[in-house]
Amino acid sequence: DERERTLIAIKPDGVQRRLVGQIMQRFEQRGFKLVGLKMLQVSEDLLSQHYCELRTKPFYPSLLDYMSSGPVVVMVWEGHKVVQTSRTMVGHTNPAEAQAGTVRGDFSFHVSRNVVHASDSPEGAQREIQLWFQSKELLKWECCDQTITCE
Ligand code: YYY
Ligand code: MG
Repeated sequence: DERERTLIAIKPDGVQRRLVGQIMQRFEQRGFKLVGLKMLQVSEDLLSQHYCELRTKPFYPSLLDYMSSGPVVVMVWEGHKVVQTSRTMVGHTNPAEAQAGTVRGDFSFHVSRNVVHASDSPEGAQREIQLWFQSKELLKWECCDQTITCE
């Protein structure tokens, strides 16, 4: 399905370290289509919904503190198998185990500061996109090279 979408967020450490351009470039150059983009200071309410599956984990309180410590850049990317491909591009949750060439493997070394979020399944992506974006914030547009890169 060429319309598959995923949610990618550059976490506060990524924004503070001026990695926004480099991270976005990787998704652009891979050929995915950007359909939503914004910068925001995330509310506790949104974060608790976003990370609801992790609420019993010992690291949950510090995860929420970190995620609300500064602005986040959140994006929706679209394309064939974009969820799975993005997870590969982002790398292992723990940067110590992330391969070089992945975002986490190139820009981080500790699990508590791993620079970026990527949805982990198409269902999770749908849920997260609805949580972070209003439908009018997601743009329908034709990429001029679409027939060359994916059909
Ligand atoms: O999807 P992903 O971000 O790769 O990992 P999750 O298991 O969903 O955990 C979300 C988030 O929680 C992770 O990116 C960093 C943080 N975290 C942590 O601080 N310490 C851990 N032991 C595991 C996860
Ligand atoms: Mg996750």
